Amino acid sequence: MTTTSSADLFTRAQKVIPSGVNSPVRAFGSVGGTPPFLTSAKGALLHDADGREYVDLVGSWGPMILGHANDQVVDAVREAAGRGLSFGAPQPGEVTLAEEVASRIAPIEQLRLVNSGTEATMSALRVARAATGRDVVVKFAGCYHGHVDALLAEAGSGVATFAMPGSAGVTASTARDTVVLPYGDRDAVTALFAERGGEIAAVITEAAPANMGVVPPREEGGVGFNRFLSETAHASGALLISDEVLTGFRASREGYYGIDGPTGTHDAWAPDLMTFGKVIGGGLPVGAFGGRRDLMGLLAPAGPVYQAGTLSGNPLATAAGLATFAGLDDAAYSTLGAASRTLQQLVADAFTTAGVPHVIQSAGTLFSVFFREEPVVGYEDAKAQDTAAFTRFFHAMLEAGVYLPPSAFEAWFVSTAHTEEVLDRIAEALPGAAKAAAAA
Ligand code: KE4
Repeated sequence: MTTTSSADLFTRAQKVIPSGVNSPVRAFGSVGGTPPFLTSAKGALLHDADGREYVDLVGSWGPMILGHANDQVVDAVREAAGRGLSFGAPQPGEVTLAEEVASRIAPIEQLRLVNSGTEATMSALRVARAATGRDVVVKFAGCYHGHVDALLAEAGSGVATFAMPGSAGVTASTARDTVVLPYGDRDAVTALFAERGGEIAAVITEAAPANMGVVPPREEGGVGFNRFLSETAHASGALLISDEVLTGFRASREGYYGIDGPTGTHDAWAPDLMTFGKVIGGGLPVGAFGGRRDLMGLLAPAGPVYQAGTLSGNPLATAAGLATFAGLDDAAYSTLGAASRTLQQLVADAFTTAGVPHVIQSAGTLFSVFFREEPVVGYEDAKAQDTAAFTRFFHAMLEAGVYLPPSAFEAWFVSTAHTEEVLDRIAEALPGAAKAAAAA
């Protein structure tokens, strides 16, 4: 059966793919309606199976930082493809990509390439548990680190008690080794380490949470939350894993660590392990985890921690990643920052005019819009926003040709292809969509 429309494709897809999608958020479950099936994209523009065009503010959830089908990236992949799609053996691109990441991120002494952010966080956890000989991992409510069993956990009954499974299929015994704390709650972190510090292998956090909407870590007494976590973990012999899968090379040239990392030797701090993904693959499947050489040295074959992957360091993926990095110079980040600030202002103006309660929060060039007035410091705040207003806004924007993340708990993604002309198209859609959001 040949079919052209998104609706037909979605009907077909649901017969053979669970919920018709290969990743849950794509099914539009939280906003309703039929997801457009995208057939092509170029720069900041998407085209769907019904021939509609959209301005894209998802960017494949981060990788498309230079815009879609960037000429240099496509040429690099095309050239690499002609030399072989996968070798299952070392190839020069792996070395060059690892060197590029290490050159940008000071705490990265060694790294391993994998195929997704999930693989990266899963592997980093395993290294941390092996290095410390401890079982317990700590995460924060509202932070997402991929679908790793140990990190699909909900807060337990008491602050310091073990977590509950956050998904069917995650066993109680797995969840028992995870503690979930309120994000940003320093007292809860201090209390947990006082009570169970000796059991904790690692704390894992998004360097700047963006999976509950953007909730940048706050400073208290001149000490940022991530540095506080690093110092608190180290005082108990535990490690800090900073998850930059989403913020890496997007929040700034050096990820979020480039924003809240040390400014001088007097305030030196560093995560022990970091995870990356999205941007470093330029749209092809790449994740990475890395950090201290002594920790990464625990990995097989030299060390006792097993970790592997048939397509890890794939030549096409490393070619896409390297071509993306080649385009990510200081001028690119200035362009990204300017586009992000302009868009934030456009949204603020439209929402203020329409009387839509909102707060916009950013982490470097990354930002999101919460449908509430008060600042969002953690997951409970994020969940308290008016998601019905977001849904009305989302569909009004989609109708007007602007493709937003289909969830109130995601960040908005700009690219270097979001030119003034593209931003003008978003500006045209905003007043009507803001009115739709305001309508009770
Ligand atoms: P992947 O396994 O999806 O490549 O990466 C997991 C991951 C890990 N850490 C952070 C901070 C992440 O944001 C992610 C994945 N991000 C979501 C977007 N919020 C991916 C979109 C999706 O699940 O389809």
